[in-house]
Amino acid sequence: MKKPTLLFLLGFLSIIILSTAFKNKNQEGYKKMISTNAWKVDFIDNFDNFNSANWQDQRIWVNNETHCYVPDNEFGTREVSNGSLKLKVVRIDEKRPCDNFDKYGKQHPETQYVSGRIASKNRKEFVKGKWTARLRLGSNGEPSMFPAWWILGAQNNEPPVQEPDENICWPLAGSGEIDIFEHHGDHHKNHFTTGAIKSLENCDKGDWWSLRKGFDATLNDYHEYSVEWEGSDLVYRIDQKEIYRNIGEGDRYSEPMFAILNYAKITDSPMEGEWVMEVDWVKHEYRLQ
Ligand SMILES: [Ca+2]
Repeated sequence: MKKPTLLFLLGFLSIIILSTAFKNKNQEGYKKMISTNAWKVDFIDNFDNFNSANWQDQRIWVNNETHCYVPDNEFGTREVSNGSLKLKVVRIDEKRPCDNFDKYGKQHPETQYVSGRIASKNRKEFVKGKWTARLRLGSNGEPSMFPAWWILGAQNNEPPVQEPDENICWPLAGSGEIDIFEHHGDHHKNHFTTGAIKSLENCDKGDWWSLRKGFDATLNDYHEYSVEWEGSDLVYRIDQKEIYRNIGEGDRYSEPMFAILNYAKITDSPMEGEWVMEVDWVKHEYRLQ
């Protein structure tokens, strides 16, 4: 009985030693693969559900927009289903009071348009790296449409203010804005703009044009829209293809930034039914050194 037991024990030990060796080898291979891939994803939301660890509803009144942002998917304005987020402008039957305030404390008037806006503020904020979203519109080119995918400096002083350092006015450093995808339906169909807003170094003074450019795309099809800090440049891509670059501007946006997805209705033009921006996923990643 002793000999077989000893043999069995030796065999068993050999298996353990060999499997440990293989495991170490696999781990080394894995590490090597990561470093040669050069990117590490530190945030991805596939919208399998609405994850409040990543996002919060943002109720705010800007740009004289005519809709009211409502929270908690009221009226189906930020539906999450079948693995995607749907942010919507919805026309409801009657005007209703709106609890959105502008940055001076003025309350939004009653309106029959409601919409969804989410921000990763105080949830997922990152310095530089690369932000990407895969999204499409339900329709495009109708007057007043203004859906957007963008990032904002984490010290921005607009609602919700939740931490003491959120005290910097737009668009100063700490409250800078980069628009990755913005479609303005009053002017174009199948067209979007991308680029940074240049700070004119005073509160509320930003240049919307000199660092931005417009591009054609089939907005009703899914595309990946991204911005990457590449050295000191900001590089904008659609479906991984570079379309635009803010040369030397990247270091002006050295603060942590959070993501915003929203569907605004920006003018008084009437609309019927609903407008939808569907977002498959949002990701932040950074290049390994
Ligand atoms: Ca904060």
